[in-house]
Order: sequence, then structure tokens, then C-alpha cells
Amino acid sequence: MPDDAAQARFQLHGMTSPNVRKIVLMLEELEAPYETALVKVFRGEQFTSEFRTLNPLSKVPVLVDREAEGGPYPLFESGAILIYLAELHGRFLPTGGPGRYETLKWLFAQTSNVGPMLGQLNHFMVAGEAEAPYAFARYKALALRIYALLDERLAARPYLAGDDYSIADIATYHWAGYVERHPVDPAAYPHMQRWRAAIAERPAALREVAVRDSFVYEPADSLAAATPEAMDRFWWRDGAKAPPS
Ligand SMILES: N[C@@H](CCC(=O)N[C@@H](CS)C(=O)NCC(=O)O)C(=O)O
Repeated sequence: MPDDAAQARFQLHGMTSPNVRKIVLMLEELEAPYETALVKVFRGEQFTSEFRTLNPLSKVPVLVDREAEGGPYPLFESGAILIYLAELHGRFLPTGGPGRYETLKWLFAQTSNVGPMLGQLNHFMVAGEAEAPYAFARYKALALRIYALLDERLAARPYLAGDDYSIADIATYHWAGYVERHPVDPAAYPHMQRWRAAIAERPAALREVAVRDSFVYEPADSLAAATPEAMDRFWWRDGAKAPPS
């Protein structure tokens, strides 16, 4: 669990999103010392110059390693963060051989495909099917393809990279949970569901849920309180009338 009493080695900037949750799950698996910093994304905090020194892409998660050689080191891109933590601790990523590349293939499949495609469906579900029927149909079809791909992969092996739980599973687990919220039939993916249930039982996954619940916005910083301009900027909508500095 986050260690806010002393200055912990790692500082995680984030919120309740799946790309942040995968880093919390990894930190919990490693029992690494970390503290969390909530980024007020509906207030545009990710676009401030201070945050952009940590991540010029203005995205969470960011993990700062305060004990890195040469001084505090900020990492962005959740896949890179997972590899960094795995190599630092010598866990969840084989150091060589086919297992390493099976893990990296499925890790990159998550960051370049699973997350972006399911994320676009989330976006167009919020926007409303009637608003953009072409985009909605496209991302629904791509989401179905992603769930079928994961199910097929997990039909023949317990975990994405093979016999062992790895950073590929840690990266994909929370994204796969959208099967319960997307307009698809979760029962159509029994192998993926068996894999999700196995990970959900891990003590680190149970602790992660408590950390997710600790990322709470004050009402004034919440989605419900965001101005139309802030939402345009958050969704990069309507030409993002107020471009970030
Ligand atoms: N490829 C990035 C994606 C990061 C990302 O999309 N983060 C979202 C939350 S899951 C975010 O920061 N959204 C706020 C924004 O885009 O302004 C990663 O894997 O870290």
C-alpha cells in the first residue's frame, strides 16, 4: 500500500485509469515503497509546465524513481515503467530467451492495440453512438477483435506470455475488465474470463483495488464539475479550442 508517512522511493502520479492501475498492481506485486499523487486531469493539471517536465505528452501515469542513479528520474509510458520496475527488481520479465520476447510482444500489443482501441470505444460510448455512428461501429468492431484475440491466446496457456504471470498480464488485466462495460457478451470469452478471475484473486490485485479507491477528487475537481472548455480540452474535441500550453 502507498507509504505516505516517509518519503518513499517511488512517486506515482495518476488517477483511477487502467494505465495507472497497472502500475499500482506492479508496485503492489513487488511490495515496492511508493506514494501516490493525484493529478487533477479535469482541471487540466496534466498540461501545466510543471507536469510537462515529468511527461511532455501530458499523460498519466508518471513514476518518479527518487533513488535512480544520477538523481530523481521521471518515467512515462506505462509499458516503459513496467519494464523499468521489472528489470530493477528482477521479476515478471525473463532476462532472456523466448519468454522475454513473448512477454514483450504481448506487453507492446497491450500498449499499442488493446489500450488504444478499447479506449476509443470508451470515448465514443461517452460521446454517444448517435453523435458518431461510424466511429462507434468501428471501435466496437475493433474491441470485439481485441477480446477475441485475448481469448484465443489464453485458450492455450494460463498467461499471455505462457506459463508464467508477467508484466504482459499486469498491463492487460485492467483493460480486459472493460468487457463488463462494453456492448459485448462477456460469456463469449471464457478463457479470458478464467484468466481475469485468477489475477483478481492475487493479494496484490486486491490491494490495488483499495489504492484505486483512494484516488478521490474533491467535488470541484471532478468530472461532474468540469467546464465545457475543460472537457473540450480533455477530449481533444472540437479542435481543442483551448490548446494546452
Ligand atoms: N500510452 C500511454 C497512455 C497514457 C494515457 O492515455 N493516459 C490517460 C489516462 S489512462 C491520460 O493521461 N488521460 C488524460 C489526458 O489525456 O489528458 C501509457 O500507456 O502510459
